[in-house]
Amino acid sequence: MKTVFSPLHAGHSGQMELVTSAIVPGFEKPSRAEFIKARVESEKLGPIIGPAEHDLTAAKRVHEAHYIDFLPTVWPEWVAAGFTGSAMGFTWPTRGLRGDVPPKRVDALLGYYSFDAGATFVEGTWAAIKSSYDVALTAAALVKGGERTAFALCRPPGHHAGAAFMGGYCFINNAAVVAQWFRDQGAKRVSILDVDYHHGNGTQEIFYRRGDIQVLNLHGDPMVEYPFFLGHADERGEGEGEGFNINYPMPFGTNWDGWGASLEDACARLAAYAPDVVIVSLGVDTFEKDPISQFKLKSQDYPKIGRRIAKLGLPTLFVMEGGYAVEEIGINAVGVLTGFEDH
Ligand code: SP5
Ligand code: ZN
Repeated sequence: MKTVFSPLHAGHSGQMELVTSAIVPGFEKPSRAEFIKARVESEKLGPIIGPAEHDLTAAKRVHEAHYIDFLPTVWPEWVAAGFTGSAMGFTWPTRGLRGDVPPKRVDALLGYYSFDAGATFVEGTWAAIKSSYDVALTAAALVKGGERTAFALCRPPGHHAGAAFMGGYCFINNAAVVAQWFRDQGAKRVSILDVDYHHGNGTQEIFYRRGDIQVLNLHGDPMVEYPFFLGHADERGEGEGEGFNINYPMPFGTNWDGWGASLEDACARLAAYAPDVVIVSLGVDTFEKDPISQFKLKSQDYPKIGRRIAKLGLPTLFVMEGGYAVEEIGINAVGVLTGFEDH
């Protein structure tokens, strides 16, 4: 399969993040994408191509336009205000505050458009976000053009980004963008299978009232795991979306036995939905050695994921999300892809 990759991701670097009581070097760092790319090469997965440039129309089909238009302004406004360090918010409009009146300062707007301090900007961040979006759309076009599968080696990731907010290292929801893009290109139904360790709260929010895009999510139980405020089993969609959002929250310590059983159930529901195309939000932070996660998948489990997805027999686009054990991230992510191709 072809991999789409852009070196512009590397400008999004040097992030710090707030974790419990400390500001620490960000887990979502450039070496992640470089290790994956190196493994694509060493495993001879297939050609690596650059993305085509896209305008922001497809982003604005799933995100609010004012949110997308805000993103490229952050770094210039941050510098113009005389701020240093990475740009991040520090005040968030929770229950009881006005979430409908955007303030006029960039540091306040960063909070207005976020749910945590996990999506921060440096000088190269917008170019990286845009390149990740271009990567996803370019890979989607390969599948639309008749290829069985493609790999969008996106960085930064996307699944925590909602219609008008960022967070969890995510800015533009690449998987949501391409799902809508496939619909706009004539697909009748699209399934998003999110196997990242964390619940894809942004993807769920964007499609929650939609019956034309099925969202299946396997993740750490939000009662005890980030993002905490979405991802419970009783969230099943609303209105026309009723029954088309399916969550599989799982306890700390879940290994292949439990995780694979959830995948099996998700694949059965996906097959019953009979989509025209499958988008996999591919996080490998389910790995036993992941520094921020609590599942126990082993490297040998990742090809099994790919093989099970391949068995669906549907056009499949893989979109890279999380995974922070950088030494093994390439082995695990590309393991899914070679497992898919083995089938
Ligand atoms: C795309 C993606 O995987 N985003 C994940 C964002 C997670 N942010 C919260 C991380 C909290 C880590 N807490 C555990 C620290 C252990 N040293
Ligand atoms: Zn994750």
